[in-house]
Amino acid sequence: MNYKEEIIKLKKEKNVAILAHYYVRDEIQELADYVGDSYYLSKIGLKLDSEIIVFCGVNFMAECAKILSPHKKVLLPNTKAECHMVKLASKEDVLDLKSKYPNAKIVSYVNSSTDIKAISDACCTSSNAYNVIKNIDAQEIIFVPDKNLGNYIQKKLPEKNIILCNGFCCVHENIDAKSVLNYKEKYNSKITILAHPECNEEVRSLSDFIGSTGQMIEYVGKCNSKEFLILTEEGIMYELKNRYPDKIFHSLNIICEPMKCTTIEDLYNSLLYEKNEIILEESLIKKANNALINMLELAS
Ligand code: CIZ
Ligand code: SF4
Repeated sequence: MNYKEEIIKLKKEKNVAILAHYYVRDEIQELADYVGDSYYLSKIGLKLDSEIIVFCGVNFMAECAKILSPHKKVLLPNTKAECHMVKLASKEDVLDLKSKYPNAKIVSYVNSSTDIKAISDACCTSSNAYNVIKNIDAQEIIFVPDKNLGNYIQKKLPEKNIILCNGFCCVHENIDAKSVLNYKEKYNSKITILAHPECNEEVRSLSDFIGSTGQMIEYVGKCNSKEFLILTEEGIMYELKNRYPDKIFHSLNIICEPMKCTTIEDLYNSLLYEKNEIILEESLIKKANNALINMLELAS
């Protein structure tokens, strides 16, 4: 079967929008109606007329789309697409911290469960974490779950007291500083290094620019350098190479398995059978929606 042709046909027949994150397989990014980072995708989801959203990314992203558009049918083509970081923090951990720091506001990275979002004052993504934490009306902030993103923002906002959790992204945390140093030496600083804020502090300190996937793509367009080392998931290369064919991109072959598990066959089945719908409790949606709407307000 030619899945590509069948998917294009089904898209025309049904009122569906396919959203994809920059980390998913190239052939899925090619077929998607919208590709972006989690901030962009959460904003786009709100504007769509389509009754069905097929979310090619990981679980928390599809849940965000459902929370922001509860009346729509949101489908996750492969239920194994579960972000590792989400599992590293529980609602109980956060409530525990809240009892120790009762005056602190809770800001949760979108890479968290809906349960955590429902008890948060605001959510954030890696592209708006700085603005959300800067603008939120509190000096003390419990930031959950990513210790690396939290630590990165703490350095940029010393006037805030950010209480960190122990979560991390195993894909970015394990990027080896030695490999980055080897590149720096080999290219004698003629290479521009871009890192995701989920990277550990040592790797971040070796980088020329730190930002979300969307911010990295934008930065390359403004930067005079010709050659880059990209320290995030390999899927971003598809957009970078398409958008900037004259630039040279190096990578360390960093793969996020949950992002890669969605295949073109899964996407086809999802469009055809409309299965794997995201179902969340209404009361939970309402509370988590508050935190996501606060993110959109505080981010600007
Ligand atoms: O899951 C991630 O690592 C995300 C959401 C990255 C990004 O910057 O879009
Ligand atoms: Fe989760 Fe890390 Fe994969 Fe992003 S790259 S989806 S944070 S495991």
